[in-house]
Parts: sequence; C-alpha cells; structure tokens
Amino acid sequence: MEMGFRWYGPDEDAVKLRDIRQIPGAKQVVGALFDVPVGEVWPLAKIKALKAQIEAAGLKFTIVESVNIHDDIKIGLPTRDHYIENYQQTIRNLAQVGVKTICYNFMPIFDWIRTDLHFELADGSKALAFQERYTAEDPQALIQQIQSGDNGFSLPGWEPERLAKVQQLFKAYADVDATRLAANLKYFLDAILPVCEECHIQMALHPDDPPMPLFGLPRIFKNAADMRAIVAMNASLANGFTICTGSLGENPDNDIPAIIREFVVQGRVPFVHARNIKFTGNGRDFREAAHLSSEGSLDMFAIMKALHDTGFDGVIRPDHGRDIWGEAGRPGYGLYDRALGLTYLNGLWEAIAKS
Ligand SMILES: [Mn+2]
Repeated sequence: MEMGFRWYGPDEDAVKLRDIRQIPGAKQVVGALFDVPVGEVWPLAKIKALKAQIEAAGLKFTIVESVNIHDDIKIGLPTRDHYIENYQQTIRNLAQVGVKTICYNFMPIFDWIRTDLHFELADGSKALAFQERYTAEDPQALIQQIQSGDNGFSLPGWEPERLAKVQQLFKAYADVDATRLAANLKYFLDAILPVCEECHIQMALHPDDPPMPLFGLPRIFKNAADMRAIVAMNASLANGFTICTGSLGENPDNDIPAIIREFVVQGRVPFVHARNIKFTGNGRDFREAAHLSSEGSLDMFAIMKALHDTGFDGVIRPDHGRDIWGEAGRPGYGLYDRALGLTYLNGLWEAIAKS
C-alpha cells in the first residue's frame, strides 16, 4: 500500500509538491493534465513533463485522476468512436511513462454534486455538504451556487464553459436511462480494455457521487450490485474500480468493508479514496467530516482493516478535507486537513499491520 495525494498542477493548486513531500508517508502524487479538453488526446510531451516535475520532488506518478469521458461516449452518439480512439491513444501515452492506473467516472453531466461548498461546522472549520432538498430545484440554481463558492479555482466537472450549455446537455441525455448508460459503458469498456491489457494499465471506475439518481439523471455505480454488473460487462482484469469510501458511504445501506473484501481479492481495486462523511438529518443529507472515525458516520478502522486483510497493494489517497486553520483552498482540496487524514490513515495501517 502506498499513500498518495491529489494535486492539480503548478498553476491550479495552492498546494506545492514540496508541501506534499513533507507529509510523512506521502509517496504518490495523483495528478492529471487539466488543460487538455475532455475528449482530446493527452500529448506525450505534456505527460512526460508532469511526471518529471513530480519525480523531481521525490514523489511517484503511477495513477492518473481522471481521464474524463466525453459526453458523446456516455450519450452513445455516432461520434463516440472518434473520442474512444483518442482515449485509446491517451492510454498508450500514459503507459509509456509508467502510469499503471487510470481513474475515471461515468456520470452524466455532473461529476459530483454538493449543495454547499463551505458548510460551517461547530469548530469553525468548513466542509462540503449535501442536502437533497436543493436538488428538487432547477439545476441552474445549484450550478450558480457551486461556481460562486469555488474560491477562484476551476472545479473539475463544473467548468463554466461546459455548464453554460447545461440545458443542451440535459436535452442530449433525455433518452439516456440507466439501461442505455450501462450499454454505453460496456461499449466503451469493450473498446478500450484490450488496449489497457496490452499496455498493462488498469482502469479504476469511480462510484457515482452521491450514489443515487439526481435531476432525473441515471446512476449506474451506486453499490456492490452495480459493481457486479460492471464486472459482468467485461471480465478483463483491466476493468477495475476506485473504491471511494465517501461516495459509496453516502448511502447508509452500503457496507464498505464488505465491498472492499469482495472486490479487492478479485484484483479489481488498484485505488482507494479514503474519506469520512457524517449524516446530518433525514435520509441522505450529509456533510463531509475529518477522517477520524469518531468525527463521522464511517468506521475508518474497519475500512483500513478490510484493506489490510485482503492484501490491498494499490494506492490510497485521503479524499476531501475540510478548510481548517484559516486555509481557503480549493474546496475539498486544501493541504492541512488532507495531510492530517493521510497521517491518521497511515497510523491506522501501522497499528493494524503490527497487531
Ligand atoms: Mn472520491
């Protein structure tokens, strides 16, 4: 197991590589090219430059998060084949520099949904939060709220130029129900997994966040049953998952340690996002929490124990942190709280390993 830390690059992240290097036990930088439009090939030279930068800081680069999927692939338009060819070339280029895992998601329109990016906790820290009642309204209101709370950072999946066209996007997805979206995922997987096998790259599909249909948009990675269906689409071991404990944990019916035990032993989990959340009221409302188990609703010890017991040998990164100690970072991606989370998770791991 190696601990990683997500990084948005020299221009788009207030966190520096040296900051990451100074977190005890941080070995991996989980990066991406954020300036390549979705659907275009990631140029080899740019990938090499990113890797060189990360390695010069004494860190490793073997996981990319994310190579996003063009809407035409998710909608299933005839133009998808062009974007799939581009994706195949990006896989080849990433493999050339030693990348082993590609995280991606298959969510229509919104990559992730929160209704508040600066929810204030009793201790004065701020966290991302979700209240279901806000998703009963026009998505445009939510888009404005998210974009006004971005602290000046461009939020992946919430790019203003893309969401300016949100009404067109909703029209384009009008006929895409869960069955069709799943068929489009299978079409994509059947096309790219042979390339992944050639290149020794494993895909790591991220769960839908939150794991339920919103704004009438379908969701096909909500729970263990969905994961079994996705494995059944294509049995290749390159067809893997990112287990995001927060996203899956946003449905209290999901037993995360059981999901870990089922899929890690199959060799389908190269990447874990470790995050705690706290349910705040009725039904599915939640806010994000510090990683410590007692701060949230998830048992992080049980999660780390399941990973340890199953011989997990991939990368774990602390997922979203709160804004603490006066930091006003990229929402969910400040330095301090994620660094505390990484250290805590490493402490759990050491205790489990030595006991
Ligand atoms: Mn995640």
